[in-house]
Amino acid sequence: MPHADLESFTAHLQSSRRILALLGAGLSASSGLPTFRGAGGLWRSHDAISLATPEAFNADPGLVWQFYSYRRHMALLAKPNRAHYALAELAERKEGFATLTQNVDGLSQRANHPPSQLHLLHGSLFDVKCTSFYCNYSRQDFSDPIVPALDIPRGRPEPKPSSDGQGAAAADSLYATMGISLTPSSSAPSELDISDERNLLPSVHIRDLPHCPECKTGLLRPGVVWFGEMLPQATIDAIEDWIIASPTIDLILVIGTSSKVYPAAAYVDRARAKGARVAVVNVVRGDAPSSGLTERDWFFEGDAGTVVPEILK
Ligand code: BV8
Repeated sequence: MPHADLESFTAHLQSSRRILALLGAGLSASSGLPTFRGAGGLWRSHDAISLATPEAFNADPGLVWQFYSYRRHMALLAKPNRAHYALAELAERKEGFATLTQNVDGLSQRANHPPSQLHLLHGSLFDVKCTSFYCNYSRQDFSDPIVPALDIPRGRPEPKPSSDGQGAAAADSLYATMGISLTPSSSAPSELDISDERNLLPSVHIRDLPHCPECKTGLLRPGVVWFGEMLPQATIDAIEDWIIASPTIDLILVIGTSSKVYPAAAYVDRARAKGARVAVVNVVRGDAPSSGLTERDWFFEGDAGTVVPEILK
């Protein structure tokens, strides 16, 4: 069974030369961003996973862009928490430390994590790229909204306009009653469980969505890796090079992830195969790497925003 003995962990961390971290949505939870699979995985009446696919985008690009415009807005409002900074500081003091993040929210980057030691497995909400087959256009884009038609009120779940027609006010009160705030709370995030949202906003017409300034015809899409899509080859290669260059791997930190998404989750076993001990930080004891934990490993239960700075100091 893993343990939570901080003294042995600290001693091992200090003596470790090759360290990986696998980060998930739980790392950003205390920055106010809902996780992917908890109740926070719901957006309006859609399961987030069902929207993060090429099929969903092809079927209704307006709806998918509303989903991503909302997440861009939330991520821009959010601030890196102490765990993001603690990981960036660890990278500064240990050049043999590499971070593999599944998160697309940009918070590790905003915590000044050294870019050469940060690998974005699933891309970024703030990259956009052209969907035209022959066009390679892409750019970083932090505009909010990215086009007027995606202004955040449209991306929010609007309740049926109240009898006095105060739809926006009703939306705000709806948000207030649901404890959803667009300005991230410092505490654990309000669940985005808005599954009782029945009347979806009309989708946004394709002509009003962001289009490619280069080829002039292609629709732009979020620069994230959707389910069923390959991870960026350059990212995979860089991580392979890091693993191959590691005679042994001493430690892998597994922070705020359900370890359900592959190939990201497989990096835990890759590290273990090179001798790594595993340290999990999660609020749910059951969410550990599928290969399980042994007495060589650690499980620190609690909010990553609180626990990570403690164990890395
Ligand atoms: C691939 C970007 C193959 C988008 C994401 C059928 C066809 C193809 C592939 C598959 C298939 N069936 C299965 C697969 C594999 C699939 C997969 O793994 N599916 C899962 C659902 C089983 N993988 C893929 O599709 C990948 N591609 O396999 O390609 C291929 C081969 C050849 C040719 C073509 C293709 C691509 C996967 C990438 C998907 N994109 N994100 C977007 O964000 O919109 S994944 C998405 O899930 C997010 O990135 C998220 O980070 C990630 C993982 O989830 P978590 O981060 O773990 O978040 P989650 O909510 O699950 O858990 C949160 C955890 O935090 C929990 O444990 C919770 O307890 C904890 N927590 C909560 N609060 C806190 C906390 N911990 C600490 N403190 C807190 N406060």
